[in-house]
Amino acid sequence: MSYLRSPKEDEEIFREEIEKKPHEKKILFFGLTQTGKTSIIKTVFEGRSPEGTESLAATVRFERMKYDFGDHSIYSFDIGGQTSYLEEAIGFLKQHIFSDVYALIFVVDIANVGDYTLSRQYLLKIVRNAFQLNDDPLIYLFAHKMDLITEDYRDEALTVFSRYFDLEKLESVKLFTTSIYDESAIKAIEEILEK
Ligand SMILES: Nc1nc2c(ncn2[C@@H]2O[C@H](COP(=O)(O)OP(=O)(O)OP(=O)(O)O)[C@@H](O)[C@H]2O)c(=O)[nH]1
Ligand SMILES: [Mg+2]
Repeated sequence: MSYLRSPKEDEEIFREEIEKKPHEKKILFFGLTQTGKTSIIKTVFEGRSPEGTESLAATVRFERMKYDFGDHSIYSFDIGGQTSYLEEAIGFLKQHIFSDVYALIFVVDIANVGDYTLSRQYLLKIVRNAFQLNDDPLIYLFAHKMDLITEDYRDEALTVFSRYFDLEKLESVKLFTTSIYDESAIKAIEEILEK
């Protein structure tokens, strides 16, 4: 017997959970696998130590969680980054996932240059979906795992990153540099929640 939820079961769960309270801020976490989405959620919202994320299993399909974070009620959607899950999210689950979004955070592992091309392809698709189903969505790009870049090279790495993702043309997307090994991830989320 499979322990995975089927697409049909996912749809059922969604239908039951449509009762998102109006004051809850729905935050979508997107990005390729291993970029650090679940780690950000666990360290920022659950107070887990950064080291405590090292053996996290890959997210299967998606995970939804509710958190109280300061004065904010959060409804987080952690979408597994394997491309089959991303395709589902922008395919038959699109309406459910992209409706009533407070903010969308797209996470890229800045140290993994080999994944930039695929990341960018999905970023563009996901931004398009967010705009189709929301009036003026807040969209953020996290250049994540900044701690893996040696300090002397950080400015240069960021220039390469911004050029590659063509951020000048993506006016709606705001960039944060983040890591779970310092305060940057939590500060970015706090800033996003104050918008
Ligand atoms: N060095 C470093 N490692 C990180 C950081 N954030 C996450 N990681 C590590 O990256 C690995 C993958 O993290 P996950 O949070 O499971 O990645 P994910 O994006 O949720 O992956 P999927 O669930 O497959 O989509 C883990 O070993 C984390 O410890 C970071 O800021 N710096
Ligand atoms: Mg995950």
